[in-house]
Amino acid sequence: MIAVQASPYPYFLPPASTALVVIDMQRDFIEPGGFGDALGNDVSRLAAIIPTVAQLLALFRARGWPVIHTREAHLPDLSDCPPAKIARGSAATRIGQAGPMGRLLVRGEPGNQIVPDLAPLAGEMVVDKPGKGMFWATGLHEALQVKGITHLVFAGVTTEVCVQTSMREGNDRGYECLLITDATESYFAEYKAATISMITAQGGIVGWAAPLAALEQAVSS
Ligand code: TIU
Repeated sequence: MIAVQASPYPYFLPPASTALVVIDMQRDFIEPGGFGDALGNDVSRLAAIIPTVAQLLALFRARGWPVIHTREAHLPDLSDCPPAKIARGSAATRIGQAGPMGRLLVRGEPGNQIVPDLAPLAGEMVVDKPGKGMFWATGLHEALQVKGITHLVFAGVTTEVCVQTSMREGNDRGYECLLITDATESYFAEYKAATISMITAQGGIVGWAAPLAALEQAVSS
């Protein structure tokens, strides 16, 4: 077990059964012209964490620990997207509409790909998810059970939407979840801070939180 100094108390990481989950580091959320931009957000906030996420990926890859990438992605016919989800936002900026990087949040479109600096390597799992959470309609829980994964380390965007939803889904399925605080970001600074607070409150009701430096220090000592 590796003891990581975390909030609200140390997180014990078993190297053989821990996976890194990088949530939705896609052009659609991080670059101008994507879905996040279409919703009226300042996407530059999210681009700023790319180097930290790359450093976290390097830590896992160097040790041969499993890495999972997710993408929020719908089938081209949107048959996996509930009408209630499509209907959010103005008509021109809805899921499936054409933007400068292709159709918003649609599988296979340029904007739906993970940013080049964080591109998945061969052998790393890439999960296309139709929801905000990574367990809904993906089969991921079964895949993780086959691999014997019990602990999940989280990074990615956005903290209070897809990261928090995935972490809560994981917590309910029995995974011990650690959020790397400088490897996640929100379009709203106050929502990121509130999410970290609510995850770690009440004795870690959803899980743990720690900066990347704490994880690096723990694995190197
Ligand atoms: N809008 C927003 O903050 N997030 C999303 O729509 N998806 C993810 O968080 N990936």
